[in-house]
Amino acid sequence: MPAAFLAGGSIDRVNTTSVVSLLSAIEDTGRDTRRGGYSRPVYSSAELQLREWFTAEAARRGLAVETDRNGILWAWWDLSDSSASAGPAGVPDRRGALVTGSHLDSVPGGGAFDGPLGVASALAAVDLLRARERDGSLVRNRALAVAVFPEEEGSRFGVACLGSRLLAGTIDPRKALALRDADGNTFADVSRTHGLDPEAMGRDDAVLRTIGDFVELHVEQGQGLNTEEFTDAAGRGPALAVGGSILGHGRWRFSFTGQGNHAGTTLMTDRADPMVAAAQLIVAVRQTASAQPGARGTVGRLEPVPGGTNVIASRVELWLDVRHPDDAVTASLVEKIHGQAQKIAAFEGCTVHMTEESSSGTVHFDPALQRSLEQSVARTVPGAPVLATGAGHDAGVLAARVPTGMLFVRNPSGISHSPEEYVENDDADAGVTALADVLEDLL
Ligand code: HGY
Ligand code: MN
Ligand code: MN
Ligand code: MN
Repeated sequence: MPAAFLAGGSIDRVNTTSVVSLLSAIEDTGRDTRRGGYSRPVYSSAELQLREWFTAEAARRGLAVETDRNGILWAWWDLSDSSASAGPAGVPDRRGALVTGSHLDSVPGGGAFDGPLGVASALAAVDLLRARERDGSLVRNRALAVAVFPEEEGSRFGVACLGSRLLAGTIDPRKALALRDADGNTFADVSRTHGLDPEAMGRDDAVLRTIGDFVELHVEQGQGLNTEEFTDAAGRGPALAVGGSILGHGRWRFSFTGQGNHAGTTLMTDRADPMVAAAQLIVAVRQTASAQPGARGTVGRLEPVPGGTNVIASRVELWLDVRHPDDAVTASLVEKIHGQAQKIAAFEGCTVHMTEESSSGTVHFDPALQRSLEQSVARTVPGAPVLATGAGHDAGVLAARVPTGMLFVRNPSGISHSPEEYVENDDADAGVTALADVLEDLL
């Protein structure tokens, strides 16, 4: 097992801390004044500050904080500090532990809750559980860990859920380590800078064996809880929902190559302009995805090279995100869009090359765990619905290896990956109480 760099200290009697106060301690970290919201790319100073915040909060709770070979943070509440027996002398028995947590990295200009709400709620839930253990109402039969997964958004290195994919072995480590950020740094080099050994990164069965169940609490990122189906007379949706499935999704990169040239000296008839080709493809993506019920097609990132106002671009990089409940439909949509890109490029006198960056199939959560979550959550929010989410999560990746489940906390705006994402305090507190109940029932 990895070296613990912060063994569990004395448990100073942390009172139950509200998740709102935990989040307020980090509300200034990684603010993006140009874009609005937060920009906390993995291993940026902002995300590293959040890791330090998490490590300090975990240590205050006497959790043994470790970093595994893939850069995942684990804060362990071992059995050894409870009445139940531990493993062989000195080595805490962590097999089949109960794990909760989420991520601390963000998209560019993202909201305050996507990721941190799950991590902070897990810490606050540990406070409640420790109080229940102290008053004797909780007896634990297995260890519990709070995990923080790196590069969930894929904002820096392009592949979402990179940490959990490496752990689960659902990405080739060589492909992962060769990924580059916008400055050309490889994931291998950046990981090495942060004390990891790239040669050791990849599927980790020793760590996977410690995960008996994984439950992730997350802010709801769409209108799922704001629809008429769930809202009351006042138009207010339920505070919480239980995850039912995660939409299959993937990312593809298109590279349009034309002829870079001068904006003033090049006649309109003499141009092979990749920006014009990219613009047509963006419209084609919207039309193609809109024509397919249930599909989502997005181009959110475009990089003209060299990117001068008075320069016809020589190349344009365009990133496509396509999602649909049926993986075969996702594949056929991408094939259609690729064909459109080739026609557009030829018409514009350009060439185009498409590569797949990442793809994940639609995930249905573990049915038994989902039923358990529904019963536990009902104590806080009777009738909390089961929700299919269009957003990807580490819980969706880990579902390939261990039983996983999710809780969603109402977001009145229904907007995410934006500063407009938010959660009301009462709902955030309800999320912590429900998470504590979920964990208690599973411990
Ligand atoms: O892209 C997603 O759905 C997630 O936020 N990583
Ligand atoms: Mn997230
Ligand atoms: Mn996100
Ligand atoms: Mn000039």
